[in-house]
Amino acid sequence: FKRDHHSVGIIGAPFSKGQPRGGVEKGPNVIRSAGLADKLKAQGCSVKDYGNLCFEEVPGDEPVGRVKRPGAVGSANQRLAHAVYTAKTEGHTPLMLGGDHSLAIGSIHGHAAAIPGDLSVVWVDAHADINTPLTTHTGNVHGQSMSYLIRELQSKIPVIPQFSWIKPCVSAKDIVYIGLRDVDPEEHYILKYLGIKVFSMTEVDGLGIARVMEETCDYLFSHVKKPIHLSYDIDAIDPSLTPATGTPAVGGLTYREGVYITEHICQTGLLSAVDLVEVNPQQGTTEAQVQSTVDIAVDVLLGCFGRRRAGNHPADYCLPEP
Ligand code: HAR
Ligand code: MN
Ligand code: MN
Ligand code: MN
Repeated sequence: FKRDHHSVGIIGAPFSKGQPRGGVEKGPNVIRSAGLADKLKAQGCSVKDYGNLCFEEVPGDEPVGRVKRPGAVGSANQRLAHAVYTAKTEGHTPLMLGGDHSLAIGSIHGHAAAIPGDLSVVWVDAHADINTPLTTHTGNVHGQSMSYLIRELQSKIPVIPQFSWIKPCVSAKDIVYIGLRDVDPEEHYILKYLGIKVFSMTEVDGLGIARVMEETCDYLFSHVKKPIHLSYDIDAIDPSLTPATGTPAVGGLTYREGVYITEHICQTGLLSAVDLVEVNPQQGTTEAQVQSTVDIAVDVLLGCFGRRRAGNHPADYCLPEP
């Protein structure tokens, strides 16, 4: 198997308007403060930190139908798409630190624009985030991100002028979900209707995470090996471990399952961009809860970029002679 020497391009996206809770915009800085860049360098990665994006205030910004804050969400994602495109084009593996999961729209869009063929998406989340503007009950775009990106769903998406720049760029057959356990009925219908591959927590329980990852890769690589976009929502992990998040759902991944997913994807050599979203330090009730959430987010990211629990050493290491 391969283990890449990634050059990681960190992009902070301090954005919270894809959902109603404040605090998730602090995600990029709390994850950086936990030493992410130094830890990535210590395991052999090069790191370029592009800093945090600046998002504009959008005055007015009334809902379009049920969709809340379309102006802010549309413009933030357009900026992010450009940043991810630039990082990818400059030879880095973009690592987008959110922010809420509406940011996957821009991140996946920019990634897709920067590579010649199609990409595949591994979406690790308690939620499917595939409501259309017409099925959403909350109106929050972080619960709709995938619907704007999937080609086969576009006839069901009404026009939202602020989103008119979005070109659907992912095929339903190139998506795998892992960790689902809080899926709206309409979302469940959409997943079935499009024939999307899902490993819910029921499959994680029944097959074990090793089989889930083997089957994920068999499924995605059955035709051409496409670059992988890993979109990792921290609420995929059990809220006893990562409580500092906006919409916790009981019965999630263990720490070991959560990290195993990243180790397995890393060793495919196809990981091409990563999102880590929904870390919200204001949702923790104690400092320890926030720390646990952030530390696990960092471990997830280290796993993406080469850390193995068996240990690591530089390729050119030589034992000291006496
Ligand atoms: N399905 C609900 C909605 O559409 C809840 C979305 C959950 N929030 C997230 N996304 N954290 O993963 O609003
Ligand atoms: Mn999500
Ligand atoms: Mn979620
Ligand atoms: Mn409903």
